[in-house]
Amino acid sequence: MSKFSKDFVFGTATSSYQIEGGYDQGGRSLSIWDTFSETPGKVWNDDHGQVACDHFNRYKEDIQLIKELGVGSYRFSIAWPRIFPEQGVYNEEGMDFYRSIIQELIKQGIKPVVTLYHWDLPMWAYNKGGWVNRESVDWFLEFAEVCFRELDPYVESWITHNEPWCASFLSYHMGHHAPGHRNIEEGVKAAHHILLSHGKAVELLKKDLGSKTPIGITLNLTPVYAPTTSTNDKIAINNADGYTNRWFLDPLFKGAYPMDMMNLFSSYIHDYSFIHEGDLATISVECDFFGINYYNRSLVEFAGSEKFLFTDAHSDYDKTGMGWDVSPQEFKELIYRLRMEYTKLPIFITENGSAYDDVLEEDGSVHDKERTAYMEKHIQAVCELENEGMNIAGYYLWSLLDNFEWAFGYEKRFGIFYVDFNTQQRYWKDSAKRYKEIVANRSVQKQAVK
Ligand code: IFM
Repeated sequence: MSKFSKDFVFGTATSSYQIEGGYDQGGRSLSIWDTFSETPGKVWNDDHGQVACDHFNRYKEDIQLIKELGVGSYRFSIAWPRIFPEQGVYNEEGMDFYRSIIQELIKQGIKPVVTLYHWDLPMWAYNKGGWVNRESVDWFLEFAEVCFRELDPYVESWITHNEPWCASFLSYHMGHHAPGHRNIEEGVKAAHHILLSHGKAVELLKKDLGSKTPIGITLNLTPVYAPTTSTNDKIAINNADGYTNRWFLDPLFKGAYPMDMMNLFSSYIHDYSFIHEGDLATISVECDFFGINYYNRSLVEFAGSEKFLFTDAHSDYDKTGMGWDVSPQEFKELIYRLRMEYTKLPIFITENGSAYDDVLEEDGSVHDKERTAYMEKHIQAVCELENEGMNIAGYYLWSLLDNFEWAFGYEKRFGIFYVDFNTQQRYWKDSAKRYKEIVANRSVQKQAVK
């Protein structure tokens, strides 16, 4: 039986657009996800987040579930269009909503971890160029400053951005997420401005406002493997890793973009002058912790016809309902690599979880065996890492509730609580019951991680 240390934090996580609904309540304006979801064919079944889990109106009930789960911490995000529905126009009512959430969490003994940006960019900002426009850094700072001023005394820790890779490359280059653009130069510029806004927000909180509240950023990291050790497959690994991981890790921890990737991108980006002197020093500002969202490894192979010379390879691993490899051992290898190459900061696993097809039984039970097994394997891996002295400070299960899974709409269920989207009734899945046990015992049954 592996045991977690007494300070290890267990939590669960959500994000604003995925659960809140209340899209026209409390003075909120539209975000890029409202507009993207309205465009036919962009989201599965043309689903949208107008109601989602109706958390805007049911947050107390949801916090009660978190309390019953027994976790010590809850990670959620703030919808920027609730706080600034128009450029420069602060909406107190929007802030009141988050004040109420935080008060309720504290009342129930749960520590609030707040993410500033989890992808719901206001439409007014998009209409001015979104993250491709360098001015987005100032707009973000105005938003960050008011959140810091109003909420900092009650917040356990701040996360500036969730998964900049998704908010930039997946959204502006690959086009799968809002705003759905397909332009590599836009993707790289958006990534740069997001990272820059992170660095400036950290400086704002620490230096200008003199706060001691811990602050960091969360990256989604995907360790990359290939089926062979051929030179070509090594190139594939290198480029896939550069595109997904190093483009974000290197500026944050080494103060430089990876040169090989700059060269690779240079067929499409002729001018890197959007990177100003001093930007990388700002981006690599010292944080208090590092957040990682881990779901799966990736398997790639060389493909001479692809822009960046790699493509997905066939993998025979067990898959989640997203088609993602179940790969806890590779998660451990990722952490070893981060410790060797990048950072000594405490690491929080700010998301980990899985989607599977759930069946709600007549008696209200959901026997989600595969999700439970996935969770146990990954928590086991975290526990081993913690016991090996890898300084893993906490684990947040994604997600509290079934919710709006972006381009997959409500088709993919990641929750440990089942949501009936017709009635808004929540049901305990077996995974939630199991997580409650693990949290209470602060241990998970020892089994070989594979
Ligand atoms: O639902 C998302 C979340 O918003 C960001 N990380 C990955 C999750 C599962 O796809």
